[in-house]
Amino acid sequence: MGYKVAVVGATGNVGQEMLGILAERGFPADEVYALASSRSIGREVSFGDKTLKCKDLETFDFNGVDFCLMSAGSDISKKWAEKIGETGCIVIDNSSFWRYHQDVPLIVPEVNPHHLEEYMAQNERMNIIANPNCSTAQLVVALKPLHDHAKIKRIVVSTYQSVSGSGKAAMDELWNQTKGIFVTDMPEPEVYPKQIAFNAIPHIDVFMEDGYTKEEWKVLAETKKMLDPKIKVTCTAVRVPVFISHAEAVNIEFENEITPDEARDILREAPGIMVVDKREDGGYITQVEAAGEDATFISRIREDATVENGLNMWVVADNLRKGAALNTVQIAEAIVNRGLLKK
Ligand code: 11C
Repeated sequence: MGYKVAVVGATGNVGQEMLGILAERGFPADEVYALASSRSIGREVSFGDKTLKCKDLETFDFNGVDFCLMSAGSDISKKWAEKIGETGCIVIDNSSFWRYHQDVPLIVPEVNPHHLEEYMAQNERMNIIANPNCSTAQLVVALKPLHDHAKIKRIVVSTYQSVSGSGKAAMDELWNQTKGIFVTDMPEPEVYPKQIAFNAIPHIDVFMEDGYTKEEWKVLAETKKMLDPKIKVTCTAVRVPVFISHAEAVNIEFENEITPDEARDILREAPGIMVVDKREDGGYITQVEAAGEDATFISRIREDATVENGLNMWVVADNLRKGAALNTVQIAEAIVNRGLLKK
């Protein structure tokens, strides 16, 4: 017997990717429900070669549903996740609301499946599992095998994040401003505080008291929660005029010796990673090439000779897939494949 799966936020960028990925990977579901807010009731969304009509989250009965994949923003997750979890349904939440809660595990299956196993073994649990922020997900996939080998002391991350991380309206803003510069009048920025077309904005999410942005803080807090609280992390997060995929320049300082060749070999064997690292024109991956792909791509692996045991690398992944929808589905798959859900 297959599983019953509900997708909350089914009309959004990530919700639509979730439905696509469930169908593509043949997730063992008997029933899939597309749920959305009342204004989208009846709207059709694609699920493989079928279409599903959106149902109202407010009136949906979760009893008997095994998994709820949620991507409808923090307010919806705050209001609904606990209530849905109480019915016995496992909520895998893509918002930031539950991520830092001490009783909610934050999971990337390639990185900390042991946290998932420990959580599912508990008798008393909220039935909420959090999915990390997109920029952290791809980062920890890349760091985990290197940390296991040579123990990471400190990382410096600079992100180059696509506009799809801010949703559909931001994708429209980039498109309209790009057209506006050449063809029509330049529209005023609405989603972003400054022009995004042909520009880069060093500001993602709200500012915090220490001058960092919340996006930069998330990279730090989530890396520590999933990988190792002892790793020192600092980050500058930048929005760039790219539609899909986030890129990151990552500087790593290790406790132990590791050469670029060793790092390349380790990463080649690691789950979820594709190394594309030829030291020649075009011998690396760019954001446009990673869009629509499942892998986290790693290029430009080289020594940082300014510190002892230092490496630099370039990490790129589709933020809507590994950064959100794919990782959410992979968590559900890990629960199913490891037999962690008693039906
Ligand atoms: C962005 N990383 O690119 C954000 C989007 O905490 O899940 C995802 C925000 C989050 O704007």
